[in-house]
Formats: sequence, structure tokens, C-alpha cells
Amino acid sequence: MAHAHPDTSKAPAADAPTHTRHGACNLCEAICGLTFQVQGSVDGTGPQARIVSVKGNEADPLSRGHICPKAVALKDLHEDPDRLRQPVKRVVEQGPHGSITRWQTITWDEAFDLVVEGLARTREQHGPNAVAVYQGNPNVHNWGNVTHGHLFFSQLKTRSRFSATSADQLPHHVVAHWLYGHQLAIPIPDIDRTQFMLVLGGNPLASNGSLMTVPDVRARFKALKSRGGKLVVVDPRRTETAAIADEHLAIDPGTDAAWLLSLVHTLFAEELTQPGALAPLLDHVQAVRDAVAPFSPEATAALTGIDAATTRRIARELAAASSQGGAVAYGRMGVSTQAHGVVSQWAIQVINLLTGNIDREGGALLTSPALNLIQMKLMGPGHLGAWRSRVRGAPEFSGELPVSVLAEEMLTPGRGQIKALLTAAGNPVLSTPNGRQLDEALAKLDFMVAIDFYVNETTRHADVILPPTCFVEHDHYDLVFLHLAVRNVARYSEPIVERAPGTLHDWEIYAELAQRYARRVWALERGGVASRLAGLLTRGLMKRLPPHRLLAIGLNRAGASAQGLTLAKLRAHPEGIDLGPLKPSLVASLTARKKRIDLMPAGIRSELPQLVAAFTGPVTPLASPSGRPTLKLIGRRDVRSNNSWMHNSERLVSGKPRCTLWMHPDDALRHAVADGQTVTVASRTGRIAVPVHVSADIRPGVVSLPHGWGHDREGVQMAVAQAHPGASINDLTDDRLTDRISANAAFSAVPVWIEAA
Ligand SMILES: Nc1nc2c(c(=O)[nH]1)N[C@H]1C(S)=C(S)[C@@H](COP(=O)(O)OP(=O)(O)OC[C@H]3O[C@@H](n4cnc5c(=O)[nH]c(N)nc54)[C@H](O)[C@@H]3O)O[C@H]1N2
Ligand SMILES: Nc1nc2c(c(=O)[nH]1)N[C@H]1C(S)=C(S)[C@@H](COP(=O)(O)OP(=O)(O)OC[C@H]3O[C@@H](n4cnc5c(=O)[nH]c(N)nc54)[C@H](O)[C@@H]3O)O[C@H]1N2
Ligand code: SF4
Ligand SMILES: [Mo]
Repeated sequence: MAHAHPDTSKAPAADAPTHTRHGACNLCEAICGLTFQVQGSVDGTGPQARIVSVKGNEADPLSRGHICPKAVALKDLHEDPDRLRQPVKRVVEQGPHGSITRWQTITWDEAFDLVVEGLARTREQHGPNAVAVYQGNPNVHNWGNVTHGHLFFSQLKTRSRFSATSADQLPHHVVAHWLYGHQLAIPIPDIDRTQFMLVLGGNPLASNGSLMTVPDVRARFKALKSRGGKLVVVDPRRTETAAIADEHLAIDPGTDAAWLLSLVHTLFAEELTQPGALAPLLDHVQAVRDAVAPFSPEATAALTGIDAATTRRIARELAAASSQGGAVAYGRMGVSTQAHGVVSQWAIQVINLLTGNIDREGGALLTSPALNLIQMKLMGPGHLGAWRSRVRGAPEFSGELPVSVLAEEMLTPGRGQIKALLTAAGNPVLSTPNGRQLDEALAKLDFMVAIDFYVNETTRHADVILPPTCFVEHDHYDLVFLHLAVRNVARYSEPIVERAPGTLHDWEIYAELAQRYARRVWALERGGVASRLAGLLTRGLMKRLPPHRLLAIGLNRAGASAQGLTLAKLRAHPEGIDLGPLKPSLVASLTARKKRIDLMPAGIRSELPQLVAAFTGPVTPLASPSGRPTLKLIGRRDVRSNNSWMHNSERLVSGKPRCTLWMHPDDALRHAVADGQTVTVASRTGRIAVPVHVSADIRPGVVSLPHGWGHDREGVQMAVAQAHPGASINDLTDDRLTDRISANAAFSAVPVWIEAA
């Protein structure tokens, strides 16, 4: 790989002139527009540039100037001395006091050779499924991974594919696929026009929204209230969002499905259904009515902790608002990652459909992005259970197995056992259930490679790490989150600064890997010489087609350029181009895909009868070993944290430790623990020590911890994070607790107990 670079090694002088650059933040789904002040060269002609300041871009039609403290940390990431800029390989040496691991910098050429050889050899020896892939969350936040990643992954021909999706939003995709015929057909709440918003298991004031790209959500909720609308939050904790809501219902964790079925029950029982324009398309309405009959609000109240009168009132308020401007139920992480994630997300869609709020202003709508991945068929409609995992028999979804089975597929001998792993922009040791077990399994692999710029809890197990550039060093067009935004916007950002000499973008890494791997496994590939040659040629071509060229082609294909939306125009408007509010479009896209909406998919039809006893019978306390009182563990996000990987920025981790166990005063009394005291929390899978934060803002019997902490593992090379390690909630969560239908990780309501204070 020869990359010519001018000498940019000198830092710009302190009084060097500053330039203004517009970009976006890719850290979370809000994709806020940013304005950077940059000193030095931004085009490679002078000393390497330095970011002087980061501010919100007032001219951005979506984010309107909003940012959060993490945006400024993009500068810290750029400057972080711990961030890898060159490939490294792990070298274990025998010293006088035992073995020592060190990371040796190697050339890109050597690194690619090692990776291709390591993966190809495993495939030759153990078959394609012995090579696994785990793709973490930033893959969808970095468009080069979206445009070029599949080139390489598809070549591996492995069924052992995993991603953060199954520790997150998998139920949304299953339900979208079942109801609307496409895994990405997720209706987005029309927050700017609705009159009633019911939020379950989401805390957008901390997370800045999810499956709802909604920068400046606080102002949008305020506007909802000032136009006479209502915000209701259902969450076991009185979150930042619950605190500004009109009403907060502190539900018992893991019971949302029961409560939502009671809402559906009430809509039928009180004749509140009004499906509106979609009515002629709905199949099996009567079957839903019959199936929810046992789940009256009275029958589920003991389980959920929400009294029947409140449930009935919420159903009535939602129905009333539906005929006065629109209402929408929205559920996120907290309801996806539980034992009944799919049933919960299905019930949410059913409520929105039965009240006529899907595909209408003020309800929830599909978006109309300039590049529509559904319409352009750039993503398949999805499939569930086309095959099952080897050990547990968990279903695949759209070619991926749930990450809860990853460790057991590595640890269980037999044909198809995973022997090699590629992680790309992921940290599954901290982010997947029973992370400690995975940590141990990774240490036993024959070969591991990570595409990542940190030596963290996961990548420390790699044989080779391929580090891509960081966000401000490459251009960006948000292929995924512009699809999920509360307003239609198109925005392309140039790189903010010149990349460091000799570095590669993610897409370049994939393009190179794809080409070299194709040559290496030539003999293993099926198909004739012609098809194999075509594959090689495509890969050679894709190496010459950077993401922005594909964007230009895509805009043309989508017909967007016909309406004047070209790459040149996007370049002239780095703040973004407003394409207007969400518009009804579901019916048109439905007819093209799947003509009707089956309200009662087979997976739900067989599931509901099985839930009657559990949801409406006597409430059984959680199993508790040796008689210890058992608490239900849930998660938590903090605005200054970003999953597991922004903890190496001093400004984001300074101040009081945030990895604390929230506990209700009654439980603190029962366990004789005081605020600030460190306790050992245990579960079936492990134990961790964390300080307790006593607060009446959490439901009794429930404790909450944030995820993404636990940086004290040996070999991590992130100095700031190591100085603020915290402990990993996923040493307590359980790979055996999963959603009954999709096998998505069930992080909510994990039984834990306090071992020692
Ligand atoms: N208990 C519990 N567990 C959870 C959650 C929870 O709420 N509770 N949340 C879950 C959710 S929603 C998610 S999405 C997952 C996230 O889980 P993961 O995706 O596994 O983990 P992240 O912490 O996002 O790690 C991202 C990694 O990508 C690297 N990275 C960042 N940018 C780039 C880039 O541009 N290119 C490359 N190649 N690498 C990059 C970072 O250095 C880091 O190592 O965690 C899940 N785990
Ligand atoms: N600051 C910050 N922002 C982020 C991230 C981050 O790590 N930090 N991560 C990003 C990612 S990858 C994602 S997916 C999104 C997630 O965005 P959100 O879905 O908004 O995530 P959380 O803030 O974790 O909110 C989940 C809420 O569910 C509640 N909850 C837990 N269990 C239950 C339950 O059983 N029932 C109900 N009703 N509620 C429950 C929790 O108390 C919590 O308030 O955030 C994104 N934005
Ligand atoms: S809310 Fe913060 S982290 Fe999310 S995109 Fe905006 S600035 Fe970035
Ligand atoms: Mo996520």
C-alpha cells in the first residue's frame, strides 16, 4: 500500500490562522451538525491540522445548533496518544518473570498478509463457519463500513456472523419485517407534531434518542407540552426524561409486554380502536382481539405494578389524542432488551396501528431520505430462523446469529466450532451478556483480528489490530440515521482535518482485505473461473470507488439528482439540506413489497397463549440463592458516556464516579448499606464491586448500573479509562437470558443479589 503524503508532522504554530469546517457528530444517533475551528492545514499542504473548538451548527436543519459534551471529545479522540495509527501485532516474549505481551508496530502490508493468512488457514482447517465476525455499533455510524464492509464479510461465507444488533434493537427489525415487510421499515415518531407521546424504556434526554434520530430532544418535548400535548414515560427509574414528563409510570422491569397487552385489551374492550386510513389493509384484527382478551389491566396490574385504572386512563388518553392531532407509542432499549422484547415491540406497533397513528402526521411515519435503502433495495427485507445456532438452536435474523450464543459457539467442541474471530468497531467483552465468559473464550481462539483504534478489553486478545482513521479524518454521509430521523434531511461532510500520514480509512481496509482474501482463497471458492474473476474485478473496482463516489452514483440512481440533489449541491451546503417533515409513504411502499399488514404474525400467534399464566397469574418472586433477597438489575445511560469507548477522554470521565449502583432507600435499609458504600453484587454469571447510590428515583426492588465500564482488565492500553475503570454490568448479565422469540440479549430484570457490603 503506497500512500504519498506531504510532510505534515509539524504542529501548526499557535498563532496560525484558523479555518471554519462544518461536519457532523457520529457518536450517537442524533448526528448533530457541528462547526469546527481548525488551525493548520486541512488539505495536506502544510502542518497537520489541530482542532481548536467544536460548536453546534445553528444552520443545521435537523440539530439546529444542539450538541452535547461528547461532541468536544471528538477532538480528544483525534489527539489521543493511546489511539493506534499503525497496525500492530501481539508478541509474547518470555521474560525472567514469565511471559510479557507487547504490541509491535508493523507495516500495513505485513498486517494484511497476517490477517488474510490467519482467516484463510482457519477456514481451510475447520470450514467457513469456524471464522466468526462481530460488528460493533460504530459500523452503522461510519458510512465507509456500510459501503465497503460487506465486500469482505460476504467472502468469508460464514454463518457465524454477529453484531451489536442482538444486544440492542433486534426486536424492532423482526417486527418491522413481519408487519411492514422490511427490517428497516421502522416508523419514526413524529415528535414535532404529535399530541401525545408514550415513551417506554427509552431515555432520550440522556441517549439523545434511538431509532428516532432526534437532536435537541429536550426542546422538542418542551414544544409538545407548550402546544397542549402530553408526554408519558414508562420506566422503572425516574430518568431525566421522566423528570420532565407529564406523567411517569415506574413499571416493574421486564413486564412491559404484559402492560402493553393490557393497553391493546382496553382499546378493544372500550371500543377505542380507530385504525383510520390503514384499516382496509389490516388482517387478523379479530385474532388480536381474541388473543388479548385474557390480559385485562386488572389481570396484569400485580405483575407490572401499574394499577388498572391508570392503564385504562392511558389507553383512553392515547385514543383521544389520536383524533386530535395524533399520538404515538415508542419503545426503545429498555423494552427491546428483555425476555419479551419482540412481543413488546409488536404490541407497540399494534397500538399505533389500531389507533390510526401509523403513516400519519403526528403519529409515526416512515422517512423519505434522499438515499432510501429500502426503496433502492440496498438492504434485503429480512428473514428470521432460516437456520439456527449449532449449540443452542437460536434463530438467525437476516444472516446473523444472536450475540448471546457467541461464547458458547467458541467453547463447545465439534464441527463448526468458532476458532477465529474478526471484530470490527466492537467491544463485546464489555457490551454483551456474560462478557467475562466471552473474555475467557477469546483467549482460547486460534486467531483473532480487530479493526479498531484502541487496545481495549476485547481487542487486547487480537493477534493483529488494524486501526482505521478517526471520525474527523474522513468524510461522512449518514446512510443509516438519516433513515431514522424525525425530519428528512440530506447532509454530506468533508473531512475536518487531513488524516495522519500512512493511515487508512475503514473502507480502504475492507477493500484491501477483500481483494487479498479473494486471491488467497481462490482455490477454495466454488463457481467457475469466470465468476471468480468477476469477483476479483469487482473488488478491484470497489477499491477505486470511495464512499463519496458511491454517494454520487446513488443520488443519481435514486432520482435525487433529478431534483437537484447532487453531491456538488451537498458539498455547497455542509450544514445540510432540509427535505421537510415526515410524509405518509407507507401505503405506497407496502404495495410494492407486501400488500397487507398482518397484525398477527405466526410468531406472535403461537407466543401469546403461552404468556397468559405468566402475565395474569400469581406473581412469583425471583429465584434467590441461599435466601438472599433478589433485586432486578437494569441499565442506564449517561450523557457524558458513549457505550464502552469514549472513556479515554478526560473531560468525559472527570468528576464523581458514574459507574454506581442505584438503589431505593428501602432496599438500602434492608441490606444495611449506606450511600457511597461499595458492595459486591452477584448474579448467576459473576460478581463485581461497585459503590451504591441511594435514591428514591428508582423503583424498590430494582437496581441500575450503566454499561461500558470495567477498564481494569490486564493489557488494556487506555490510560485515562484505566484510571476511571468502573466495573462491567455485563459481568452480571446472563447469556442465557434472552428474548423468547429473537434471542436478543435480555439485559432488563437480571436477578442479582448483594453478597457483601
Ligand atoms: N448491559 C448492557 N449492555 C449493553 C447495552 C446496555 O444498555 N446494557 N447497550 C447495548 C447497545 S445498545 C450497544 S449498541 C452495544 C455496543 O456494543 P459494541 O458495539 O460492542 O461496543 P462499543 O462500546 O460501541 O465499542 C465500539 C468499538 O468501536 C471502536 N470504534 C469507534 N469508532 C470506530 C470506527 O470508526 N471504526 C472502527 N473500526 N472502530 C471504531 C471503538 O474503539 C470501540 O472499541 O452495547 C450493548 N450492551
Ligand atoms: N450518552 C449516551 N448516548 C447514547 C449511548 C450511550 O451509551 N451514551 N448509546 C447509544 C446507543 S448504542 C443506543 S442503542 C441508544 C439507546 O437509547 P435509549 O433506548 O434511550 O437508552 P437508555 O438511555 O439506556 O434508556 C433505556 C431506559 O430503559 C429503562 N429500562 C430498563 N429496563 C426497563 C424495562 O424493563 N421496562 C421499561 N419500560 N424500561 C426499562 C432504563 O431505566 C432506561 O432509562 O443510546 C445511544 N445514545
Ligand atoms: S447528542 Fe452529542 S454525541 Fe450525539 S450526535 Fe449530538 S453531539 Fe454527538
Ligand atoms: Mo445501541
